[in-house]
Amino acid sequence: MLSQKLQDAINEQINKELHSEYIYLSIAAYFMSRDLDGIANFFIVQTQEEHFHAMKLFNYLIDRGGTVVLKEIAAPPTSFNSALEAFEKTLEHEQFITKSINDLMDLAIKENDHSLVSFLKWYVDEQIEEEATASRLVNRLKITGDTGPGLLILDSELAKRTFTPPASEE
Ligand code: OFO
Repeated sequence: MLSQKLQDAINEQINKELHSEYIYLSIAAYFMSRDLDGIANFFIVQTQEEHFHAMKLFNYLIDRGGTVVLKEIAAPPTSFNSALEAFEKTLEHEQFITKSINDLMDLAIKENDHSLVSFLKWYVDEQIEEEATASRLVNRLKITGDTGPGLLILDSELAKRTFTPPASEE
């Protein structure tokens, strides 16, 4: 049985993943308003990933006999000055989530919960990809600028992104 402390921390992480979904939906709206539908698609797919991250924790908590307690989701930022700023915010947010996952892992280790430690390894690995993708796109945006043709090339590239849940989770 999960300790109450761990249940609270998992519920907190579910909230953070749902907040991530909300942030990326807001960023998708920003790119849609600029008719950059390919970049918007990248963020819509990201919202699906974040929902998946939240539900994976949600299902784990239920499977361990815990109680899911959904909390209020904070409002996301709604205005962005440039494509670069939107991607910089994405990177910053992913760094925050990495820290949060690491804190949760520290707590699981401290509480000697081997099952949770094993379960959280997936998130630790996932965060490497989350940060690497955001960081690569920040660097690309620094090259393309906010209005150049490079932005349209990036838009076409990101239009191809699709959401594929990991095979074992489908
Ligand atoms: Fe759930 O990884 Fe992004 O936030």
